[in-house]
Amino acid sequence: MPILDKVLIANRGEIALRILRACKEMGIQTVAVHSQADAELMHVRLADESVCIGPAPSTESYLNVPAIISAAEITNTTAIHPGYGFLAENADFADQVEKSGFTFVGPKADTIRLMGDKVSAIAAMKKAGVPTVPGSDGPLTDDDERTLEIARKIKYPVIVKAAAGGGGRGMRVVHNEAALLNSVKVTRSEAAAAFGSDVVYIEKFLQKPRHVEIQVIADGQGHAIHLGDRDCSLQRRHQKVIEEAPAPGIPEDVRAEVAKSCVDACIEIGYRGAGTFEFLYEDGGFYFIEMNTRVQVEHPVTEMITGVDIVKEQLRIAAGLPLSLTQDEVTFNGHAFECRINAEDPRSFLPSPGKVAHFHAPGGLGVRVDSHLYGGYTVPPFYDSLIAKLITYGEDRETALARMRQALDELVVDGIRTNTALHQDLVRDKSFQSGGVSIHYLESKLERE
Ligand code: MV4
Repeated sequence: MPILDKVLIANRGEIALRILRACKEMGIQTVAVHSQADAELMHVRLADESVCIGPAPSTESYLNVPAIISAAEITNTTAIHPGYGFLAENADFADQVEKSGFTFVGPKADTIRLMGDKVSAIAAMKKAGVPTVPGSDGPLTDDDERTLEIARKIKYPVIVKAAAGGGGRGMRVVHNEAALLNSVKVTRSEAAAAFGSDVVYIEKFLQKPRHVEIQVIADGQGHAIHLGDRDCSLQRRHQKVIEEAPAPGIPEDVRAEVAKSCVDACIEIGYRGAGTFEFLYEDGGFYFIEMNTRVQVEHPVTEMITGVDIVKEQLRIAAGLPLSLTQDEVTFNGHAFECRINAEDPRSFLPSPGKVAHFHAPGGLGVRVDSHLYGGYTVPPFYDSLIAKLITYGEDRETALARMRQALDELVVDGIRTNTALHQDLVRDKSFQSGGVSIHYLESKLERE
């Protein structure tokens, strides 16, 4: 008897295939739902059943809640896995799924809601003992004197952020008192227009941090563990480009202490499922900024160094089973990198959809390729441009990086433009090779060249 009878995969591309693979391994029946543009997706062929849920635009398909619930009903689905993006962090969707009698593979809707509001997320984490950024510790009021006082106390530069924002949307850096109140006003009105909430808050602006995040899993039955950290600092316009695990050069006592605080926080808030605590890391200190309540694109690097299948754990937890291992049973071995291969123009970074004439995946010891690509597949223009994740493992950072250099040289994606050449450059970049570059490194490198 499988732990869940049937899982509907409410996503597309590589993550849909990743989830399907975990289901197959666990003997769980799979339902693929796809848009009219996505009938040729790899996982649609491999799924036990498939349902077309609407036209190509994601608003009419992958974001179409009634269509997805209907597909679950007609296929007699047990659980719905949302993957990442689309509806993965939509609390109302999680509510709808559960109200319709299906299991949502993820946290409780109220937890998603708590983390979706960055002000309440920070408050909950601070209360639980997670280190946060010095800031307003709550929403700004319409008392301008008080706002000025908060910023004076934190000291400039500060950053004004929308409570409903996140992932780089709805923020504004302020360098001096003269600019503060107007920045608050502008951020407020942008937030109201973009997110339907004008709640904003202030934090000290960290000028040269790294983005380090901690992976947790919790069963909602009083058990929580961490699977260590990842460094995702190499990014352009809030799109991660290369991730690695563990984050290089962090003192072991600092690493252990912050991870422990995340586990304690999971217990305190009754967290369930896979989650990621996002931190800024600067001058030896960790500062919590946001929590993601989904499986992340970069989860494979953590799987490579721990041997834990994060998607299988998500499915076990959704079935009501306890975590399959304790913290003491989690071991950290070696190092892993992930290069995100995108269908995009190497100069303009604009999406470059089209027909893949030929696809050749690299291989060898310590090489993993998470991709839905195959020769003859047409990358549609409607969605994210991620077409493959190249993941390499090694007993140390240098070995993993050497394997990535070779893997990138072996990769062939003909017929469309990709960012492979950028990756080939980055894995030979001296600063990147040294480890520990800041969130600004890639953008300043691209400006220089
Ligand atoms: C910050 C910051 C500096 N100081 N907060 C951007 C995305 C969102 N998750 C939070 N972000 C930032 N918040 C304080 N107090 C700098 C960023 C930031 C950033 C963070 C992580 C990864 C890439 C980034 C790129 C630009 C700015």
